[in-house]
Amino acid sequence: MALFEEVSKKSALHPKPAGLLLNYGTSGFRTVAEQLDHVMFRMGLLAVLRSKKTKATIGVMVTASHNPEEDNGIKLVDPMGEMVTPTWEEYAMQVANAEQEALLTVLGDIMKREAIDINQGAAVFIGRDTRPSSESLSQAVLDGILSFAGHAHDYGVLTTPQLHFMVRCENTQSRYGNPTTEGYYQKLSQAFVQLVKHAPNRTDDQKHLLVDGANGVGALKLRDMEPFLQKELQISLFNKGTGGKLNFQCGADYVKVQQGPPLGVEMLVGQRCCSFDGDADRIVYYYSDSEGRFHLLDGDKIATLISTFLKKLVTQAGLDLQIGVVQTAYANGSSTRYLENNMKVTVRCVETGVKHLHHAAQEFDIGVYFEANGHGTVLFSESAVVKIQQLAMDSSTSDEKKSAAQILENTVNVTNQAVGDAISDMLLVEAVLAVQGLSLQQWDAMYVDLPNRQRKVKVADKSVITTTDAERRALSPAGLQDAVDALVKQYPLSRAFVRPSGTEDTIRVYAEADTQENTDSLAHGVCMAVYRLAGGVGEEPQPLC
Ligand code: 16G
Ligand code: MG
Repeated sequence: MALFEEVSKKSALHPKPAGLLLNYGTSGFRTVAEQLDHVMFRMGLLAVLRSKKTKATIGVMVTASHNPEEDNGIKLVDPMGEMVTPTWEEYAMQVANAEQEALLTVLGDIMKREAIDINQGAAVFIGRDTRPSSESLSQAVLDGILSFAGHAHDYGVLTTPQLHFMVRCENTQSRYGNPTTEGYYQKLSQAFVQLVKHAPNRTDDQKHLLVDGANGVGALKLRDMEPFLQKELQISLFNKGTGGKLNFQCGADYVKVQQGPPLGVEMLVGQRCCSFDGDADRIVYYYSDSEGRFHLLDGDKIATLISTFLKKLVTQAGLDLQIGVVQTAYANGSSTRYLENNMKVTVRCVETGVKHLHHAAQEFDIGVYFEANGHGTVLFSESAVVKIQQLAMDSSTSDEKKSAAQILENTVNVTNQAVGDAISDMLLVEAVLAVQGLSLQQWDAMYVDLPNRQRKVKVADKSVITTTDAERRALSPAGLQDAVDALVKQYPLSRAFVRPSGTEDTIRVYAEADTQENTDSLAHGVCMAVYRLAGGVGEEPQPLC
C-alpha cells in the first residue's frame, strides 16, 4: 500500500536506536531529548490511528514538564482533552519500542485489533514547550502525521493545558470555547472578570500577585493573557525565561520539594506568590511571614479552598449536587481530616497520576481533584452545569440563589476542565479569595499541615516493589510493609508509604508525623527498610541532619 511505503520511507529518516526501550510512564515518554526523535515520529503515526479510531481530533504535546531542560517528552491527548486511554498507552509503547523493521507490522496489528478504517480521515493538534529541543522534536511528530496522510495543526509553543483545551474545543464544535489562544484567554478572563465583580472593593494590593514562571512557557502565555484581564489581576512576573534556565531552582516542583522559595523572586513579607511548573499544568502558592518563615499552600490547600467555596455556593443556591474531593496518598493527613471532619465532603484516594484523579472525579456532580504537588482542576458533570445555568437565568428564584448560581456559572467557565492548568487554577484561586474576602493567611489557617518529607532510594529493580490500596501499602517484597508499619507505630500522627516512581528509576518514600524531627526520623527508617529489603544500590540512605 502506498501509504505504508511512505511511512516506511520517512521512518528511515527517524531511526530507532537498536535495543532502546522506553516506557510510556505516568504521563507520556520522558527522557533525554537525544533519544526521542523516533518516538516523536512514531507518536505522530499513532495519533493518526487514534484519530481515525475516535473519529475526532487528537492532541500531541511535546514537553518534559518540570524535568531538567535537557530532557523532553511527549504525551497524547484524547478527544475531550483528557489523557489518552490506558490501552493506547500500551500501543504507544509497542510502536515506540518496535525495532525499525517491525514498525509496519506493529501498526498493522493495532489497526486490526481496533478495526480501524484506513480511509477514515485523521486530524492532530500539536503543541510544544519552550525547551530548545522541542521545535525539532515537534517537527518529527509532524513528519509522522503527514507521512500517514493525517491532517495536522501545529500551534507551536503552548502550555500543556492550552493544548488540551484546543482539543476539547475542537471536538465539541467550539461549545467549550474557540480552539485558539485568543479563545482560551477570552473564555477564562471573561469568567474571572465577572467573578471579581462580586468583590467590588479590592485594593491594588489585593489585586497584586507575584508569579514564578519557572522560565517556561507559562510565563510567555501569562504575558499574552494580561491585557484580557483588564487590570483585575496585577501580575509581577519572575523567572520569565529571558535569562534563567528552565525549572532550575525555580518552578512549582522545586518549591514543593524544597518547601522554600524559588530563586529570583523578590518576595515581601505576606505577599501572595505562586509558582508554575515548566509546562504550566501545576501551581503552588506561598508567602513568607513577618518572622521570615516560609508558608507553602500546595495542591491540598488549593483543593480545600475551592471545595469549601463550592460547597458554600451550592448550599446557597439550594442545588442538590454532590461534591467530592479526590486526592492521592501524598495528600497531607491534615487536609484529609479537615475535608472529611470539618467540611463533610466525600474524599477519595487514588493512585498517583492525573489520569487516575481525573477519572475518579468524574464520578461526582462536582469533582475537585488535586495532587499535593499542585496538579488539579474541578470537573462539573454536564447535568450539574445545566442545573447551574438554568438557575442562573431563572427569574422566579430569590436574588441570593440566583447570585450563587451566577458565581457558580462563572466558576465553571474559569476552570479548564480538560486538565489541571496553572493559569486557570491561579485565576480560580484569585477569584475565590477575592469573592470571599479572604487573605492568604486566612486561607492558610484553614488547617495546619503536618510536617512531611519526601525522599528517594535507588534500588536495582524498582519493580520489586508493588503496592495496593492507592499505593498506601506495599505488597512486595516480603516484610517491607511490616517494617513500615512497625516504624509508623513509633511516632504520633504518623503515616508513611513507599512506591516506585512512574517517571524516574527510583523508589519514592513519603513520611509525615507530629514534628519535623519525627518525620525525618521516620522517613530515614523507611528509606533504610527499602534499601535493605528491596535491593538498594549505591550508598546507604543517610539521615538528614
Ligand atoms: C507525572 C504526573 C503527575 C505525578 C507525577 C508523579 C501527569 C500529567 N503528571 O508528572 O501527576 O504526580 O508524574 O511522578 O499525570 P512519580 O511517579 O515519579 O512520583
Ligand atoms: Mg507539568
